[in-house]
Amino acid sequence: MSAVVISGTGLYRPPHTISNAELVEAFNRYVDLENARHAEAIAAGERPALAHSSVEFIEKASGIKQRYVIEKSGVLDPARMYPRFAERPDEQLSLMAEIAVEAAQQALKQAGKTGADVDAVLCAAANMQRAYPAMAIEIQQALGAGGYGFDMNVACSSATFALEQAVNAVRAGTARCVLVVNPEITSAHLEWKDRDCHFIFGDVCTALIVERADTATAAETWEVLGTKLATQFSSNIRNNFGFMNRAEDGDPLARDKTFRQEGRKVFKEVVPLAATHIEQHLDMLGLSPAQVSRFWLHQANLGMNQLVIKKLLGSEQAEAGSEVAPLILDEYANTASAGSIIAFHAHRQGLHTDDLGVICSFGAGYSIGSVVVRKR
Ligand code: CO8
Repeated sequence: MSAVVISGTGLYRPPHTISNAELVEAFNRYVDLENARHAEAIAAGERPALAHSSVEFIEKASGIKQRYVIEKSGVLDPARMYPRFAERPDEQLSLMAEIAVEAAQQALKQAGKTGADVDAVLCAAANMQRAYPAMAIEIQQALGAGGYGFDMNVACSSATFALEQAVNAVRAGTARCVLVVNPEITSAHLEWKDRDCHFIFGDVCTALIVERADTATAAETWEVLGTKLATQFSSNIRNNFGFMNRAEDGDPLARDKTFRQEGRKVFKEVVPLAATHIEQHLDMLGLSPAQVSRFWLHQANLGMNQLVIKKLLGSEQAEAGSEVAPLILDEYANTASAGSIIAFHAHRQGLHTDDLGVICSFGAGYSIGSVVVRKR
């Protein structure tokens, strides 16, 4: 049986950045407007005043310095605080498909393939733009791919879970060349008016090509030695937006219809789960963390990655942000499922044949997915 490899990666990076300073300035203007609007109720003790955000807090608590967004003006408008996207006619390529096609074309080019070589498309992301038809099928058509396509959502772990499906499909012979895309338009489901989370997310799309080693022609390929997925139910990261909202006669703009989380609990509970998961996965393959040259970890929080990498390697040199555990969250913020794939895309140079790496995501669900790779 031929080995299965990742033979190409691609990254769509949106045109606009929002620095922490810009974000905080807009947020604080929103807070001042809201507090002025409710001044009487606040003075009467009927509602609490909203508090300002701060750049220092954001950088210290998360390590995030800026984020990319597809649309900036709506997010920074204190009378709006979410992006402005024009509705597109059914005949036009939808926005999620558009950014996925751009990332996919880069990945295909790197793999030395065209859309016609692809016979399965997995669109894996924390949110889909519509219920149906599947985004993956629209992307499949736009690329001129054959076979089949489907959407899947495991929040922050969508990409690693999709990688396992892709590897299994190639291994089983049900597909020859699988495209995995992760279009994350997080700006549309982040609550930019909530001080606790307004700084966390950014938009992006990543793409990966998975195929048999004996069909791969790319100069650089990464053999997938194994994948391991785990889930454990938790409501600590949750979004109740969905098709039942209308029938429930609730408020479609209520706070629970966008991203919310118990950040502290997530931090405490997910770090040990992730570190143990990676250790167990490596052990199943007869490997130890010390044999791994690079960890492309989920990019949610600098402190989380710091703890995961220390638990795994235990040494003083094992810093998140060093070569062994590259950081991209300072530039991109949390991009949901795309984070560990951006790290793999941007930081795999300098490794040699037979060097080992681990791609690992962790987040809502809870969900954890790890993929152990070896450079060929
Ligand atoms: N500015 C100033 N002060 C603030 C701010 C702010 N913006 N926000 C909070 N504070 C204050 C709080 O009020 C609190 O004050 P006090 O001590 O007086 O009560 C103090 O700062 C500390 O607050 P927290 O305890 O909330 O702060 P933490 O140190 O825990 O940091 C974090 C908050 C950064 C959110 C941190 O908890 C964290 O990163 N946790 C991990 C979360 C995580 O990884 N989540 C993953 C979610 S992503 C995922 O799974 C995908 C979901 C799908 C994508 C959705 C896209 C929209």
